[in-house]
Amino acid sequence: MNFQSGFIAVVGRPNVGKSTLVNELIGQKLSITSHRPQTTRHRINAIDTQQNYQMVFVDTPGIHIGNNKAINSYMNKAASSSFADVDMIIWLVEIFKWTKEDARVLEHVSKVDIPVIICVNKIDKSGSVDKILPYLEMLGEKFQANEVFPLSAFDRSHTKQLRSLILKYLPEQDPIYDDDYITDRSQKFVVSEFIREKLMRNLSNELPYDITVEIEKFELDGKMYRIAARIFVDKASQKRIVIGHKGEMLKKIGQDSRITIEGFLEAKVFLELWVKVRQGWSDDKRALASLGYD
Ligand SMILES: Nc1nc2c(ncn2[C@@H]2O[C@H](COP(=O)(O)OP(=O)(O)O)[C@@H](O)[C@H]2O)c(=O)[nH]1
Ligand SMILES: [Mg+2]
Repeated sequence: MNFQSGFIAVVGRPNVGKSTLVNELIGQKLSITSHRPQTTRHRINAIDTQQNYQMVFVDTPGIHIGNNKAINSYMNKAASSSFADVDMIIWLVEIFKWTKEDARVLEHVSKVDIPVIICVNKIDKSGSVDKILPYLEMLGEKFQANEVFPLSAFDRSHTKQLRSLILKYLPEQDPIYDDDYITDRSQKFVVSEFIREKLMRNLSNELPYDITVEIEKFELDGKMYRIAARIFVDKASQKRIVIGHKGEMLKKIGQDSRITIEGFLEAKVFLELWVKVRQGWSDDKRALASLGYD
């Protein structure tokens, strides 16, 4: 058998578990996850290179139906453009939960002419096994996939089986990336995303959607990284919330971020966070471009 490699787009509505699955498939935390829809805003390639294959997973923001802010149209574009130029698709749906947004994804998946594996995620939550089959049949009536695979993204034996399924369809060709690459994104990018993940996880309500992060300093000082990041919010009232009572919220976000960043960089990290108000950034195309949303 020759070497196999290719791009595998992981698509599906927000919050169905795409980033979780990608992290589990490559065996490393790269994509950010949270229980909030729209955690993932940017496309990121996560690369798993083994002796006989290289799988390049394209994690995408979920296609969602939301307001017309520039940030939303950016995310939908990033999501739908990922259907082009890939070798196959993993389409994630959730067990017993079919929504309007899944129907929107179906429209896109129906247009492509490449192998599609439907993964029915979160079966650990499903309880009654006898209802799974009717749900799979319902999916089968909507779309003829090459494979339909019920799984839990957290279950190692499931992700192992999924890898074998992918190999059935992955083209025979040379590797796309050098074997020491785990992502197409810079370390700086991944670090800024990790900080955004902690903001998403620690802050309540609608606030996280109005937040973005920019890395201002990223230096290796001996064996230690010195990193400074600025957190942009929309309003002064949001700045107060991010900082928290006596600065406790910002401290917690900084600690959580540092632990995840240290795991990723495999080094000690000194992290400084600043909060800044930049009004209307999420609806301002120029502000978006300057923050990397282009
Ligand atoms: N119970 C359960 N939860 C899951 C599973 N996969 C993902 N999740 C959770 O679903 C939420 C959304 O996951 P995420 O990967 O960010 O979804 P994405 O928006 O599709 O990328 C997170 O809270 C995950 O922990 C699963 O197999 N079982
Ligand atoms: Mg995601």
